[in-house]
Amino acid sequence: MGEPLVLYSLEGDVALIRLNRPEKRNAISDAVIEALAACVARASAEAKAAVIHGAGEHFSAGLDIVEHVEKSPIEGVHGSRRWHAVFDTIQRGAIPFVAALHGAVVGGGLELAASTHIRVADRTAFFALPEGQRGIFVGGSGSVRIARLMTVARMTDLMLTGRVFTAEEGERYNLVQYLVEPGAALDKAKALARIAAGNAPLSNYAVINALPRIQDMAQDDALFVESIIASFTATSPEAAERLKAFIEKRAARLAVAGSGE
Ligand code: 1HE
Repeated sequence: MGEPLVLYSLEGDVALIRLNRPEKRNAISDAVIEALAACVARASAEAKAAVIHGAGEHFSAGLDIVEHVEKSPIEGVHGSRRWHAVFDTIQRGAIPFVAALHGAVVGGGLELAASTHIRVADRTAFFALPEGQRGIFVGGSGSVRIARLMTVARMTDLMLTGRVFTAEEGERYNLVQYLVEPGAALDKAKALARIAAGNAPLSNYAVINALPRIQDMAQDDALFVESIIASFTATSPEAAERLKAFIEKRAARLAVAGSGE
């Protein structure tokens, strides 16, 4: 047996999940998806936040093309649905996920990154959707998640023209929330994950699960759901303690973060 395809470790409350197939540029095979699913499940059970990153020079080259060409149409559907299920456990699961991006963040690699809650890219990162050139289509939730981040117009452009976004363009077009110097993405992602891990778990759960659903609702329904969630979180024992700490001036002050680096 060789090295695990995905490595897992726990640093305090933060789980580190590392795509570990650098010789294939962390291309995502069926086995990688299952290894990732196991790590996400473990992190969700024992950590308060998690970081996903990639070994080697690239975050991920996306779908394992070599494996994909062997699949029948229905096997392709089942494969795509499995990606959806696993990425849903990231985006609408139990804990916040932060992606640390560098090098290629391409195709299914970008779909994976788009399922996390905060994306940090270093300046070596680049983003592309070469599905059009390969004669295929996004199948790992990109038509929903990536389109929502960068807009349908920009995603259409990338898919039709093979355009590659630099890290700076990725930030400008909303693919990433933080841009850092080469090699600094993992440390920044860990720092952000530690901060998120310090929030009340119920608030994090509401952010992860209520916020995206509210975006899909009509305004009247959305505002109603917001009121229910707001009251549910505010009346929890942890909220009572945290609100009391603020009133008694025991809570940490707000810190202005500046450029985000
Ligand atoms: C792969 C893959 C892969 C590399 N599947 N084996 N994704 C793509 O169309 C991107 C394809 N990959 C690339 O464009 C480049 O590999 C990179 C820009 C990411 C990196 O370039 P480089 O020069 O560092 O590496 P390389 O020499 O191209 O590749 C090194 C090895 O990784 C080589 O294998 P080797 O046995 O010849 O050493 C490559 O074949 C292998 N490799 N990428 C399989 N993707 C759910 S739907 C999602 C749809 C998509 O994701 S479409 C986008 C697919």
